[in-house]
Parts: sequence; C-alpha cells; structure tokens
Amino acid sequence: MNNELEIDRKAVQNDLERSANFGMVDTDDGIGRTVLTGTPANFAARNYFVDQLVTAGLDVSVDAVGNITGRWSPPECDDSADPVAAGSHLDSVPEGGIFDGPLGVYAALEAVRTLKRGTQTVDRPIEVVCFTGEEGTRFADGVLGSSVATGKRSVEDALSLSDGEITLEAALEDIGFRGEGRIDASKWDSWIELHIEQGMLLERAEEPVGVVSRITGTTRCHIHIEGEANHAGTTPMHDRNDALAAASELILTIESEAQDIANHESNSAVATVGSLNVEPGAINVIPGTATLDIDIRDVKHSSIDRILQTIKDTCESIRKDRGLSVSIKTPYSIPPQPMTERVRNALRDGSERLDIAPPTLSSGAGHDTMQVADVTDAGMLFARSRGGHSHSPLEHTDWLDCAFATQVLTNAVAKLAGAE
Ligand code: HGY
Ligand code: MN
Ligand code: MN
Repeated sequence: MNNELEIDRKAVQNDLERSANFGMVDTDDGIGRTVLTGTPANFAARNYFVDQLVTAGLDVSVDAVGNITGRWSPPECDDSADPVAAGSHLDSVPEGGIFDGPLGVYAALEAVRTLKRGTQTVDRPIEVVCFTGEEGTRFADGVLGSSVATGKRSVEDALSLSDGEITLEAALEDIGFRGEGRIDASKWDSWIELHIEQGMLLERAEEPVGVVSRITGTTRCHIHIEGEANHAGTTPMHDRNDALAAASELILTIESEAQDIANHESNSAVATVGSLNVEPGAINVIPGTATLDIDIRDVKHSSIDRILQTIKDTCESIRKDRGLSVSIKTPYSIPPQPMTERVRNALRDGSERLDIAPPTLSSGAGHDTMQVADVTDAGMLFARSRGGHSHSPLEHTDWLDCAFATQVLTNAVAKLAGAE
C-alpha cells in the first residue's frame, strides 16, 4: 500500500463511536440512534462534525438548508479549480444504525486528514460534505439537502417544508444551522460517497467493499382514502364505507404486483407500504380514513411505472366499487441513476492499490449520490454490512471493513484530486 496515504483507522473508529452517542437509543435489538433533522440529537451530531472539521484545519461553511462543507485548499493547488467532494449524511431513521451516513462523512474527513498529513500535492481543492435530511423521516421524503444542492428544489421551498408543527427553517434556526447561500454540486469536479451496503451481496461474496454501478429509482406516493366512520355494532356490512378494508385491498394488490415483477421481470423490484394511519382508530368505530405511504423501487423504470399504474387502477376501482374518495400524491420520484465511469475507475484503482478487485453491485437503497450524479461525475463505494441489516440497531460493519473502505475512498479521492 502506498504509505503516503495510510489512513488513521483509529481516528475513523473514534469519530463513529462518538457519533453513535448522539440520539443513542437502547432497544431490544441493541444500541441504535435516532437523529432526525433539526432535533437536539442532530445539533449534537452536527456540532461534533464541525468541531472535527475545524480541528483538521478545514474552512467550514453551512448553507441555507444546513448542508455543511469543510474545504481544504492547500497553497500549492489551484484554489479556483472545481473541487473533489466526498461525504454523506448524519441524520438517521428512527432507531437506525450508527454507520448509515456517518461512515461516509467521517471517512471523507479522514481522507483529507490523511492527505494533509502526507507530502503529496493536490491539483484541486477537496470538500468534505454532510447533506441535510437524507432520510426524510421528519421533512420531505428524503435526500433533502442534496435536492437543493443539485437545484431540484429551491431553498425557499425546502425551508418552508413542515413536519406538521414547525418548518425546516425554524428547526434549523433552533439548532443554529440555518446558514447562507447553497452548495452548488454542479461546480464540483466529482463526488464520491462511501456508504454501508445495507444488503447481503458483499457478505455472501466475502468481500469488504464493492463499487456501485447504479442506484435504484425510487417513487414515493401518499394515498388518502376517505370513507365514513360509523358504529361498529349497528352498521350492517352492506352499509359501510370502511376506509381500512379498502386500504387493505390496495396493500395486498401492491405486494402481489411487485412480487410478480420480481419473480418474472426484475428481481430488484420492490414495493413497501411503510406506514398506515387509520382514523379515528377505535375498536368499535368503522375506520373513516386511511392514509398510506408507499415506497416503490427498481433499477428498471418500467417496473416502477407498472406498479404505479396498478396503484392508480386499484384506487379507481375503490372509488367505483366501494364509493370511497381516494387521493394519490407522488411528490418524490427519482429515476434509476448510473454511476460515472471516471469515478468508478478511481475507486477500482484505489482498491487495486490494496491488492483487491472489488465486485460491482447496484444499490437498492437511495442516496444523495443519485441526485448529485445528475449534475457532476459521481460514484459510490459500499462497505460490507453484517447480515445485510440496516435502518435498525442490528446494522453493523466491522471496524476493519470501515478502515479498508476508508482507505479505498482516500486513494480514490487522492487520484481525482491529482495527488502525486
Ligand atoms: O431509503 C433509503 O433507501 C435510504 O436509506 N435513505
Ligand atoms: Mn438510510
Ligand atoms: Mn444513508
């Protein structure tokens, strides 16, 4: 291995262990974390990250939607050149794991710390980036900060998003991370995100890392079914407008359609009804309303289109056959996204320096990178997930795999930055 670029694996582990303290939750499945955007836990996670950026001597900036950048532009490089950027996110799902997001953020920081320690010179600046609200649990449907950084969503629109109580703007102001301006990812030379695989391919292949070929497309839709709440005892079966019964019909149709596509056309097609809200939610009242949140994904857009059409057809028959009113909103639809050859090659080259030839795999999870890839050269490196678990306290990546992946990322960032 090129010793000039040897990372400090204990530093990465220490950062991840510290990051795990913020929003720590003790569950039956073990220690996880809940770090929703704009909460005190998010404040703590962000603050620790900014402290590490300052300690590393980077120039820190926070944009209007809370995206954080640590910039290194050493004297010998061309400060006006488009920077190489690397990073991920620090927010989590409720009771999520400690690696989803922070691994990419702190590995990117360690890549810069390693280059700063060494004697190699770089041609262009390097930026370590943490995007706001990748998971989407509290505001919007996900990849929020990167949607602003790639011009898909305006700052104003993002700041006005609400969790039903306060706006993103107020939440960011509460934690002191409502900055100025916005990151413009189209000005980056390239972008790399290291992330845990959140699947089983690398574990089954007994490989520590993998290079991502493409990221699945994702469409999220929100359906509201309006029936009529009524007495569970005195309302005859033929006289009901039961919103939950209608929702159940829709849920099973979605599942069987996705199953059929996965069985016969594309085994990466998935559809999930992740949440269902029933009102008034009493045992002796016929459900008056049911609200469903649906997540549809595949690397083939035709699968998503087919499942969406099935949803629309089923909603139409609920309206006709059951006489209920049904509304469908699809505020979030991101097409499948191929990774850029130049960045994939830098990652492969960075792996070869460690005498490995990592497998190539597609990503079933969505990431900020699927947006960044629309505006600049972008790629992802996956680190092995034990048992494929993620979005749960069972999520785990061995420290050695974290170190290995961080080293590959560092080698790739160095190559893209012209280090020699
Ligand atoms: O939902 C996802 O795929 C990502 O983990 N946010
Ligand atoms: Mn996630
Ligand atoms: Mn993630």
